[in-house]
Amino acid sequence: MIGVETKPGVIENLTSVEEDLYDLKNLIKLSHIASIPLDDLTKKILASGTPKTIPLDQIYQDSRAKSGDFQLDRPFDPPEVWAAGVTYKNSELERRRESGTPDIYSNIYNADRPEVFFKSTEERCMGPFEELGIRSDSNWDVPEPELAFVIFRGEIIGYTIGNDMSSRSIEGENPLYLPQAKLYDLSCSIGPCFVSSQTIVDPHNLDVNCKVVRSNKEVFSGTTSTNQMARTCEEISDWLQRSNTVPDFTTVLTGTSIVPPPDFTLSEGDIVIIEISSIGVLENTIITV
Ligand code: DO4
Ligand code: MG
Repeated sequence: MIGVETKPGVIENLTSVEEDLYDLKNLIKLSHIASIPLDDLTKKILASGTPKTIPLDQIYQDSRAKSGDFQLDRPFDPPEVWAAGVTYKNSELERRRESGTPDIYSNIYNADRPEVFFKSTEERCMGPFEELGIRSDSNWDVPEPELAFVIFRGEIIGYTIGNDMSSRSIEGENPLYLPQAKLYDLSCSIGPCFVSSQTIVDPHNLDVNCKVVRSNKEVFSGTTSTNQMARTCEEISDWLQRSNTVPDFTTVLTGTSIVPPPDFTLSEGDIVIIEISSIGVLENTIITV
């Protein structure tokens, strides 16, 4: 189903009004073909019937318990996930600290061309309440809570939440190991909510919070704002798509500023909860892969 939050905490089931609209990709394509902005189309469809409503809390509770009629999922299957790195001062500073070649991080932070790397395939990218992995050959692992944007026909059509899971020990050993630090089984998650760029006009002023819960105790928490990002989403999207055509629904993580202290590493069973204002909450449990 496609759930639409029309009032805070209330989800209206769009699929209960228009059953042909079974997923978000479908809805976005229809909005493009009909040349009607996504939010306007959604409102029009909801107004054409009497949608069933469900409290948002209920959907989160059911998804966590894996019970009930509706479970949160990825907003869509992303054909490719890319990520930008060192877009926040904090990421640059923390990576300089761990690296044997610290200058590469300052150089990239200050360069015109951003660092953009391939982060995930559809199969390795998980949804909310699914397991995320730490590598068995890594001994320092962190979540990276990141604002993510979604590309359709070359343009940014909206935003979601991403977790750029990272092995700091592997990346720190040698920057050429970055693909192994970043891309492995269960190394990424996105979702659960998608918010159109019609609703989020300015993605550069959103609060980002992350906490890690271990045995019911909070063992790490951090907070930032996307107003600390040194680059814009448009700029990252432009660089990514130079001489590189990306498929519709390619999702791009925009970098982290929340970096746990060097003595913190994720463990099996940890729960990572990422919240971005105006978007939602992404929760995953950690396992070793
Ligand atoms: O350069 C390494 C990756 C950086 C990154 O993922 C980030 O800053 O979020
Ligand atoms: Mg990152």
